[in-house]
Amino acid sequence: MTAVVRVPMLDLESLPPAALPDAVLGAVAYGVSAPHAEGSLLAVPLPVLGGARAVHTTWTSTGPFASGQTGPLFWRHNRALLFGAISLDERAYTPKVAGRAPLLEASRAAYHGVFAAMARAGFGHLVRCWNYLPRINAVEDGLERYQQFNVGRQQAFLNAVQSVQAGAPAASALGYGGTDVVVYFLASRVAPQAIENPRQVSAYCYPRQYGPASPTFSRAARLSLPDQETLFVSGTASIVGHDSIHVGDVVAQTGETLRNIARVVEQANLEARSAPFSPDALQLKVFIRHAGDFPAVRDVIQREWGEAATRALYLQADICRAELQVEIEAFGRHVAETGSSRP
Ligand code: 3EB
Repeated sequence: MTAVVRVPMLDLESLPPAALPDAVLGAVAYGVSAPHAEGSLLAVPLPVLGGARAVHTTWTSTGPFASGQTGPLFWRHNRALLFGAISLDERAYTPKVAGRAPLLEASRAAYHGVFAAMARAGFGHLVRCWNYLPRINAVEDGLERYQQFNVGRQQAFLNAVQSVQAGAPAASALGYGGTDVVVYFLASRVAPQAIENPRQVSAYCYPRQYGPASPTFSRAARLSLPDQETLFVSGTASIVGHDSIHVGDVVAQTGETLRNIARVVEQANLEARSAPFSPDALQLKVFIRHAGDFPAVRDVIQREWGEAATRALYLQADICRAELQVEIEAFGRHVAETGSSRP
């Protein structure tokens, strides 16, 4: 991708995929009423906080592109990058095995589709995944639904002979009130560099108390392409070690989350051979459980994160542990020609 731009979005829902500009690898609209994937346009129905009715993130890159549909998954790629999106109604997934929940089956099916599309187009490496799950914190069949997702996701990774530990992609996992499992992703032909956070136990090593299968993601992924270098920081929360901390205090959770992001960016810079990523130049996406917490969370980010705060995008979503009230992800990019650290 050569840029990520965020523009006010008024009628993207009615924009036919064929009308997407030539340089668009994929686009994701937030704030729309229902999920749908069509062409390389994906709609994610999380409410936008702070004014705009809807916004979209557009991943642009250099053509020529090939696009298509493999089963229910829409994909588009150029030489270096593959964007894909899939939205599956979990109600269509009746368990094949007693005790297997529909969400587990739908999550596995979604990732099966992701890996099938990657294999077909010749992209071996997942770089970054975004996951939106219906009613993520509800307990069904004796297991929290986020934990059901983790089982299905991990099974799909193992079936596709993809690493479920070191080298797993960066990711975010949020909840909302719909019925579709929504996944979108970026994959590459060259392997990204996975980065862990020294302040946090690797998610793929979380102990059994967080569920029968550990989450399959790395804290960050750095991808070097010929013309640019990108840093994807996973959804990050107020977790130190493996414990949720500052439970009940959204302001303190936000501060701790920012410290976690600062530390993983520092780690990415330590491990890199190229120019460091400046926290000020990152794009932040902030997920807040309770819309009423938006002003308090924004105040912390504006106070502690300088210039990047002016570009932050705020969405309302459920977080994957019931006691967590905020999750923040980040994206950074260097363009090789100029050495610029500005997205
Ligand atoms: C955490 O650190 C918070 O399951 O893909 C953050 C990012 C979280 C990604 C995922 C979960 C995921 O455990 C939750």
